Amino acid sequence: MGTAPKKYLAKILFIGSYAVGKTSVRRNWCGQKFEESYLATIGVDFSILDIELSKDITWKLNLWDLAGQASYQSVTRSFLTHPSGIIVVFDVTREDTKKAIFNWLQRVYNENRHIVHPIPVIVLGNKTDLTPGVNTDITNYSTFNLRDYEKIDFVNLDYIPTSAKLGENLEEAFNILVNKLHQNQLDIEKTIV
Ligand SMILES: Nc1nc2c(ncn2[C@@H]2O[C@H](COP(=O)(O)OP(=O)(O)OP(=O)(O)O)[C@@H](O)[C@H]2O)c(=O)[nH]1
Ligand SMILES: [Mg+2]
Repeated sequence: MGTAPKKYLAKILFIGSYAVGKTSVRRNWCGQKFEESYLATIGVDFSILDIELSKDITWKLNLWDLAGQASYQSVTRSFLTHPSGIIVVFDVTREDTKKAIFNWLQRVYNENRHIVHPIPVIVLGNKTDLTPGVNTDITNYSTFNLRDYEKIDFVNLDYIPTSAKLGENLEEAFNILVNKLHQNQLDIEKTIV
């Protein structure tokens, strides 16, 4: 007798400063082409992705791609609750957007203080195509002090340099996200049983 098929549902939040490339990454993951022109997200954009992890395990990912512009902060606040995974994006050419990551994660934490288990967080240092010579090895954490961010209670963090323009490391980032989501789900189930 085989095991019953399992269907999981995840809410994935895309957060980070304006124009860092959140929508561009989401579009890439959904098989859409890269847009050079900047069309700011107003409030939130949605996509749904169905992933077959194995014959018996499927994940439905609801991608919540939030507006980064500060003027929408009061609107986006209500979308921050109950994330299953978080994609935080910064622009490697704009230092302020990297500094802003901490505040974004704090904002998520403020809306989810009841969370008792870690949440997969993947930080994307995007637009590596604009900094020729930068180390885009996904195992290179040197530009990023992970421990600072892990001070925020729920964070289980990875860092991946990407280029949404060239499609660099985006498939890798997606696979890491899905694997972390699933591993996290198994860990949670273990604590319930
Ligand atoms: N060179 C380069 N440009 C990029 C890259 N990713 C996104 N862009 C450009 O950066 C601009 C902003 O991209 P978006 O994906 O709309 O940024 P966003 O984070 O969704 O912005 P908000 O919705 O305002 O929060 C657009 O003009 C994109 O074409 C990248 O990897 N390299
Ligand atoms: Mg956007």
